[in-house]
Amino acid sequence: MPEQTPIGPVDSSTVPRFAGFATFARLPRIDQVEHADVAVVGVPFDAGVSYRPGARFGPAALREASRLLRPYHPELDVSPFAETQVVDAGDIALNPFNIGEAIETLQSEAEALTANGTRLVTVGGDHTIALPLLRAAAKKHGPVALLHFDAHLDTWDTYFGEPYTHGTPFRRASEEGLLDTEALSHVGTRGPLYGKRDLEEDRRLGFGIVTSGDVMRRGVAETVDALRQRIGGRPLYISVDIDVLDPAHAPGTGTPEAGGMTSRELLEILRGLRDCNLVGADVVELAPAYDHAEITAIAASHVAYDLVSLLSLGKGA
Ligand SMILES: [Mn+2]
Repeated sequence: MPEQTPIGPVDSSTVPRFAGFATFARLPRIDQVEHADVAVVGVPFDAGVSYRPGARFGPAALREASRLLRPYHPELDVSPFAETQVVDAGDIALNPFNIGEAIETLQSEAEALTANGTRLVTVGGDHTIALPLLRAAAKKHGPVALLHFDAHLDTWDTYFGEPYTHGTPFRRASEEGLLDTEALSHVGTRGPLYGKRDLEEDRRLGFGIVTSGDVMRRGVAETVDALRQRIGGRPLYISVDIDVLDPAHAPGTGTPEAGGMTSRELLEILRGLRDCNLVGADVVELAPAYDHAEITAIAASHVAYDLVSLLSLGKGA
C-alpha cells in the first residue's frame, strides 16, 4: 500500500468543532483518500430488536457526539489519525424490511470494505449486525476470538421462531464456525434471564462470562489479565453493546439493565488490550431517542475512538 501522510481531521483552530460536515471525529470521507487503514462505518439498521426500536439512528448520533474527540490519545500514547489513515466510510444501506437480505448485504459490503486490508469499526444499528461482520472477519482471518461487552448473552436460539435477531447473533456465529471456541468471553453480563438453561447453553458454546459484578469485585487490572490470557495472540473481534454500561451511563439504548459497568471501567478495560491482535470491532445499540444530553452518544463515541486507537496501534500486525 502507498505510504502517504494521512489526511487528518478538519483543523478545529480554523473550523470550530460544531461546524462543518459530521463525519466521525471530523475525519475525511473514504472517497477522499487512496487507502484507508481504519474505517468507521455506520449501519443504520434496527429491524432485529426485541424491545425498544431506534438504533437505526445510532450512527448519526455517534458522529454528532464525536465532533469533540481530539487527535491525541494520552492513555494509549497514540495519535491514531496521524499514524494511520482513518476515514469515515459513511453508512451501509440495508433493507429495513428484510433481515435476511440485510445480513447478506452487510456481509458483502464489509468484505468489499476490508478487501485491501482496511479494518472496520462498525457503528450500529442493533446487534443483529455482528453476525455478518463476524462472517466477513472469519472469512479473512479464520475463526476469531471474541470479546463481547453486553448486559445480555445474545446467544439465544430464536425469538418468535426467528433465528436472525439482535439476541441471537453469537449463537449463529458459533454454529457457523466463525468463532475460536477457546477464546470467547462475555463481559458486563447481568440482569434476569429466561432460565438457568440460558447459561448452560451459553457455556456449551464455549463462552466464559465476566459479569458486571465480577468487574466491580476484581477490578479492571485483574479483569484485563484474565481476558488477555484467554485471547493470547489470536485474531480478536470486539463487539460492544452500549447497554453493557449502566443506564446511568447509557440511557439511550433499547434493552437497558440496572447494575452495569461505568464508562470509565469499559474504556480502561479496552485500553488494557493494547497488545492484542484486533482485527475488527463494533459499537451497537445506541438509540438516541432515549438519550439525555448525549450521555450515551458521547460514551459510544469514546468507545469508538478507543477501538480506532487500538486498531491504529496494531497497524501492520
Ligand atoms: Mn447485544
